[in-house]
Amino acid sequence: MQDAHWHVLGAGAIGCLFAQALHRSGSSATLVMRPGTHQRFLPVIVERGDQRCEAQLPVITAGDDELISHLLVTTKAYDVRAAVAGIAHLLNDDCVVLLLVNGMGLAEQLAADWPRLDIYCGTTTEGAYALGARHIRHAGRGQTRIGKTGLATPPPWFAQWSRAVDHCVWDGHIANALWAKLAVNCIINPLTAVHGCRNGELGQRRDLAEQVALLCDEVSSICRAAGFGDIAQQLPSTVAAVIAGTADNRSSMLQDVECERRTEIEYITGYLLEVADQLGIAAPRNRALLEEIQHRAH
Ligand code: KPL
Repeated sequence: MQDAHWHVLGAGAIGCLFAQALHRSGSSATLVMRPGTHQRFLPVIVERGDQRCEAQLPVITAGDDELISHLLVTTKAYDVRAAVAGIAHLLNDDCVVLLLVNGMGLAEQLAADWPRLDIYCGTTTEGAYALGARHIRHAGRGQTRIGKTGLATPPPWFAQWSRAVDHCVWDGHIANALWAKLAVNCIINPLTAVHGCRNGELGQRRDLAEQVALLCDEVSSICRAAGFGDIAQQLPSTVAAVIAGTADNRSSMLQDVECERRTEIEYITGYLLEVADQLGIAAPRNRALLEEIQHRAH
C-alpha cells in the first residue's frame, strides 16, 4: 500500500518534531500554515544533543486547492476547532485526523462538527520546546501512543508512524492513556501555574505536597466514577514519578501564564469538571483552580 501524505496543522514544537520525523523517514509531510504565508517551502530545524537537522518542508494554506487525506493536528487545544474549520474545504470526506493535542473533548467536538472524519487520538511524552519559529530542541525522548476507541489493531498508515517515530505504539485502549495524562495534568499544571513554581517544587515544598495529595484524592474519585479505577489507584505514585522525572520543567500552563498567553485549562480541568458534573461528584479544589487560572487570564 502506498504511503499516506500527511499534512500537519500546528507548527509548534510537537508538530515540527513529528513533521520532520515523517519527512526524514521517507513519508511526505506538508505544513499547513496560516493564510498570508507565501513561501512554498519552509525550513524545520530540530536540535538534538549537539546535532542540528534541517529539512525544507512543503507548505500549503487554506487558499490552496491541495486535498488532504491524512491530517495531524498539533495546535493548542483551544485552536483545534477553528483551525480545522479553516481548512475543512480541503479535507477528503473520510479524511484521517490524528489529534495530538493537550486536554480532552476535542475528538468529540470534531466528530460532531464533521461526522465523516476518521478521528484518532494520541498522546506523547516526547520532550520538545521551541527555540524559534519552526526551530525546536528535542530535549527528551519519550513514548507516543496512538489509538481509536474500539479499534484493537492499527490501520495501515500506522506503519509510517512506527517507522518515523521511536517508541510509537498502537494503543487499543487509548482512552486509558488519555485519561492518565489528563489526571496528571489536572494536578501538576494548575498548581505550578498558580504557585509559579517548577514541577519539582510540588514534591519538595511541604505545603505544595499537601495540595498535590488533596487534589489527587479529588481527581481520583472522578477517574474512578468515570470507569478508570486503575488510573485512580495509581494516581499518587504516577504523579510523584512525573514530578520527579520532570522536576526542572516549567509546566506548559505555567509558561502560558508567564507569557500571558491563553491556557488550556478549559480542556484539562474544565473537561474533568464537566465529567464530574455529569456524574454528580463535587470537585471544589479543581473548580477553585479553574477559576483562579481563568481569573489570572483576564
Ligand atoms: O505535560 C506536562 C505539561 O507541562 O503540560 C507535564 C507532564 C506536567 C510536564 O511538564
